[in-house]
Amino acid sequence: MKLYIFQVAPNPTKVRLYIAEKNALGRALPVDEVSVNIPEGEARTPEFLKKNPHGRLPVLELDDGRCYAESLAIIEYLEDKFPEPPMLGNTPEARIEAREMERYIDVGVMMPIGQAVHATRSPIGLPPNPPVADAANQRADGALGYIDELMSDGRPFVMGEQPTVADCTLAAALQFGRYGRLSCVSGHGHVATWDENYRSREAVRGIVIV
Ligand SMILES: N[C@@H](CCC(=O)N[C@@H](CS)C(=O)NCC(=O)O)C(=O)O
Repeated sequence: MKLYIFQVAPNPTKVRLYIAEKNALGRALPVDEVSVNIPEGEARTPEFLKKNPHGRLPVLELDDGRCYAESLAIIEYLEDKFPEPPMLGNTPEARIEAREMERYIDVGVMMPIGQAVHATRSPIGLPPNPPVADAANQRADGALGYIDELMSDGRPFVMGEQPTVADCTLAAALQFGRYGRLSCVSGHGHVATWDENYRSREAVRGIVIV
């Protein structure tokens, strides 16, 4: 399988972190990365649009050529294919909790951070829009406040003792915020500590690079 990615872009990063975590747990997935330069338009070429008509990343291409382009669907497909060791928890309840938290982080943190970065320092050249950036920063700040409260018990990962897909999405979002020079974790000391610890781990080295 091939995974089409671009460094620091948050949705591909989330999938790359999932694969790296799975690898660190002892399950190397048979996925080769292919870099596609978004700012240079490589995701919008006629050839790439055949893989994803939306011109976005990530894309997972199966060995038979079928392509899939939603980051969480890709992760869940890989988890279905390679369920051991689990990255979504060992019980149905643990899995719903990890999925619920991943959705909360994706919608409440990653999406507004993406909007704020594109409204201040867009890597694809979108015009600055300070009111949109302010509103998006406030939304992300509110969600991070909730996560900060959860992490105040000192848990090493978002869901507790083991990394899950929720960590992958949070780390990908915060990296994109740093790329955009946003101060996402300021005022959220527990999230800031988690962030430092998470990205200093050997497992994710080379993926969280900003
Ligand atoms: N819903 C998709 C979103 C994919 C997406 O927006 N990818 C961004 C990179 S993080 C992209 O390719 N942007 C390029 C563009 O919009 O031109 C997912 O979760 O994977």
